[in-house]
Amino acid sequence: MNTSSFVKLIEIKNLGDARGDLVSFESNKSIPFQIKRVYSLLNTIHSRGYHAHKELKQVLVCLSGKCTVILDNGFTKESVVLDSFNKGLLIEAMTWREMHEFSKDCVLLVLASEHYNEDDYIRDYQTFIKLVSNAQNTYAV
Ligand code: T46
Repeated sequence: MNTSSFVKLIEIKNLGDARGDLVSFESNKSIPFQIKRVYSLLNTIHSRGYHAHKELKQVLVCLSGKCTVILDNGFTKESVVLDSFNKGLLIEAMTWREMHEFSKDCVLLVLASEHYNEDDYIRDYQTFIKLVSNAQNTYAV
């Protein structure tokens, strides 16, 4: 049985002191790509996501509260609870994501490697599975 996880968590250093916490996000340093877009999900009352991206990479950081992210690489699904401002979840391209169970105070910060582009979204799960399987067959020796 393959027990290795494909979930990539990034530890974001807390630069805080007696005055309070401080976290910093820097392109190609704490964040492993050039950040081109930053957005935030807040006051969320329904599950979101249900798509994958062809090229986009993102890091999700829960600045306050918590939520659960389900990641699916087409073969394995994993669940990650984001509940800390110093834990970043790196989501690579071609990963189906769903976000659930947002606490009322959840502030989810998202750092993205590309500008918004609807053409990069795969919003149909069967299409996602087909693309992942085709890629697997292409690279199989
Ligand atoms: C993702 C998860 C974590 C824009 O116009 N610009 C933007 O930068 C974003 C993120 C969205 N939008 C528009 C597109 C839709 O008409 O806002 C609307 C809601 O977006 P969506 O339904 O894709 O939201 P989520 O929460 O399902 O997904 C978002 C991101 O879109 C996605 O890339 O990975 O958060």
